[in-house]
Amino acid sequence: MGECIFCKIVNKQIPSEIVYEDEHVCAFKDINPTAPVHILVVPKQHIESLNHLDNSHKELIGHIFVVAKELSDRFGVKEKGFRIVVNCGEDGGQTVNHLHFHLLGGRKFSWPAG
Ligand code: IU
Repeated sequence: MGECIFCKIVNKQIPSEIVYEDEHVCAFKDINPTAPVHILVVPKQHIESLNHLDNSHKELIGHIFVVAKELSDRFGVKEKGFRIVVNCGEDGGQTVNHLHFHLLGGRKFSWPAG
C-alpha cells in the first residue's frame, strides 16, 4: 500500500489534476485519457479491487456512483451519456491495484467491450 500510486495521488505525494475530493473519495483526470472526459473516481481508503469489497463498503460504493454522476454533469456529458467502467483483475484489464471507477464521456462508445 505504501507504494500504491493512487494512494500517493490521494495523499498529494505526487501531482495530479484533482477535480473533486471529500472525506471518502477523490477524483482526478486520467493521465492517459481515452475519451474527451476521462476521470478516475477512487476511494481514499486503499481497496485493491472489486474483489476486495464487503458489506462495509456499500455506502462508499453508492457514494462513488453519485459523485461520478455529479461529475458527468459538471464536465458536460450527463445529457448525451457516459460510461462508468471498473476493470477487475488480470482478465478485466486492471493495471492499478487500487479500486477506481473510470468516468468516460464525450464520444460514443462501442459494445461489447473489446
Ligand atoms: P485500469 O482500469 O487499472 O487499467 O486503469 C488504470 C488507469 O489509471 C489508466 O487509465 C491509466 O491511464 C491511469 N493512470 C493515471 O491516471 N495515473 C497514473 O499515475 C497511472 C495510471 I500509473
